[in-house]
Amino acid sequence: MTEPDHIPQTFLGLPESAAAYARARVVVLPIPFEATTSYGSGTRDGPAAILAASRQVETYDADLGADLADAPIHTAAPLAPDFSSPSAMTDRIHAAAARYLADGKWVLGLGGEHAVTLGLVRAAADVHGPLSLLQVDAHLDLRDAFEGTPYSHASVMRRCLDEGHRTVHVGIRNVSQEEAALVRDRGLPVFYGRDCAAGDAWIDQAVDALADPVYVTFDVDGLDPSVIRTTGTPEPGGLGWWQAMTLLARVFARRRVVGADVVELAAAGDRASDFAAARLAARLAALALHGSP
Ligand SMILES: [Mn+2]
Repeated sequence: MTEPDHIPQTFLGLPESAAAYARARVVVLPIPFEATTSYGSGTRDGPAAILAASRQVETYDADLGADLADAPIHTAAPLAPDFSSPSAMTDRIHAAAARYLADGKWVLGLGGEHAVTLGLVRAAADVHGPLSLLQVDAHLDLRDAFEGTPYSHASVMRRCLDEGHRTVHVGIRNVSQEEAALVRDRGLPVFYGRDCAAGDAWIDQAVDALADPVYVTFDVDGLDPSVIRTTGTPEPGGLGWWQAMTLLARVFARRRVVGADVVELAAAGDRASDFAAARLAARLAALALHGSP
């Protein structure tokens, strides 16, 4: 039972009646995993910060004309980290997401570091086949390995590429020479931060480059630090908030999106960053439930 004056500990503070698993169409899966972060730390606390901030988000989404007050969104218990081997956590995430997908749920993962995406993508691919991944990020994460592990946050998109998925990269503004060569050799669609700053023509081009089904992986450092600054590796010159919202609206309008994640928020007591990440997660859930107007 929820005490009358207490907001439930669910995503958006949804009442337990709304958030029951059986009726849920969306499952919010907190994954407080941090093992390979290379610069600032704190992503292990990202999911809790997003959930806490989400309880202050207005459930009515005026842009979509949708109210989430009784939305069928279940908040799963945080997935316990497994540090036993580089691939063990990926397997654990894969198994958890697979269970929800088997029950017909749409999974919204909350990281944690970007490495968590691989397990979520594998589970989605088991059900839907090869995916188009829309990556919003400052970094390509296309290194073959980083600091000795192929399961690093800096290699996650490379693993996805190697596993047969198509990738489209948006907001990119810090790449390695190895990654630049791979982009060139494979002709990967990359929309650099400086291109995104020049206007909005890139938005439809990015959606054009995606094929159904689509999975959205949103590293919050893809946004400009004026929107979200508490992230492991902040980079100047990122997407504006409304650019990101327009991108998501177009993707959901034009493509079949089968899952998403929000990763790399490093909880550091910055309310603006936490709240923006919660708004982002809420928008993804709203789009998953109601589509793009
Ligand atoms: Mn990044």
